Amino acid sequence: MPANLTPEYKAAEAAYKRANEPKERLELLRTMLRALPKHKGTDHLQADIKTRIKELTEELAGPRKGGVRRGPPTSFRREGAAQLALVGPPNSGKSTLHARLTGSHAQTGEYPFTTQVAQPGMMPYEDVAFQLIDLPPVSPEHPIPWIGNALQPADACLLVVDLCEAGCMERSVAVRDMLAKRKIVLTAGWPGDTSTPRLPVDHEGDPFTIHLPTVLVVNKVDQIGDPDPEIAVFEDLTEMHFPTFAVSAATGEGLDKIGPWLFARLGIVRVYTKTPGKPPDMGRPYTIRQGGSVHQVAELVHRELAEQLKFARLWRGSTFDGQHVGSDHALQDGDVVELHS
Ligand SMILES: Nc1nc2c(ncn2[C@@H]2O[C@H](COP(=O)(O)OP(=O)(O)OP(=O)(O)O)[C@@H](O)[C@H]2O)c(=O)[nH]1
Ligand SMILES: [Mg+2]
Repeated sequence: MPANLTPEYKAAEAAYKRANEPKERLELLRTMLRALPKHKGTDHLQADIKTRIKELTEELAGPRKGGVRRGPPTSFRREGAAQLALVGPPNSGKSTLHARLTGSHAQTGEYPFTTQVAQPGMMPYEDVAFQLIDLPPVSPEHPIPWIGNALQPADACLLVVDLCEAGCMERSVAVRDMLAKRKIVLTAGWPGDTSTPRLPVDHEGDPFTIHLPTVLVVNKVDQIGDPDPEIAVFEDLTEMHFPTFAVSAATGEGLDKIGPWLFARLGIVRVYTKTPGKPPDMGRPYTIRQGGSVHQVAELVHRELAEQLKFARLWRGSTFDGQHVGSDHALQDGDVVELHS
């Protein structure tokens, strides 16, 4: 039966997909439930929305009655140019990578299940930074009930594997399948990658399924002679074909390629702002995504500024030298704008 979703519902659903804050997501879920036409065709959707509302309400309520201790935070507000989650089977080196890339003191160990909580950190790249989230391993032996929630704000994930580990393939497939059950679908397509078609936005589809761009990080290559044949076998047997990096978190080998690759594939655009009569602030760019507009930058500066934005002046290499552009104007990496309200 067609769901016949109303424009109000669709608007709330679109906003929910963009929302980052748990509180805002909860509000939007309630709006979705209110606006959802109630009939047989929407039974599943109703149930899904109610489940999400229950989960989020519990999370936001903090410590439970009866003295059951609630753990540390499981999801983090997106910071920097993008949020990237480290996922993978136990002991693959996620925390070692996190420590190396962000300078964190993430606990590492020779034994599996060292990491129990989510931990954020910032990985610098040129004049921006990516937020990297270390996570406990995803494994059937110890399923993490909050893994779906932890991945909600993520823009992409690094699937970290150790090809020398016995059972690496089964464990990696298990990671993919466990996440898929939580409606997190690991995908090979990245926003800034023109060779893989982008997934169509399906408004009548399931709003809770997240397609997470994924890169396979083959770690511990210091222990493998030539990783290429091993990677080919892994891809063949697991039928997972993600863009791949061979690295060693221990020696640092291959790690320098990750930053520029992420920057390009996430389609990150740095925009520098200036105030009239002053030189641009080249220290701290705002970041938007490819195709993003002047309006989006204004929103990052201040919501009110975005609402009252009249025009911007744009500087871009030899093509723009302070000309007026409208708020819909698409910006490019390195643009300088002066916002006028
Ligand atoms: N040789 C080698 N060992 C590594 C490398 N990266 C991590 N290790 C070792 O692998 C073991 C596991 O590392 P962790 O970083 O704790 O792995 P993890 O994936 O966070 O483990 P869990 O939190 O249990 O899922 C530790 O003994 C690390 O020292 C690497 O690149 N090369
Ligand atoms: Mg760990």
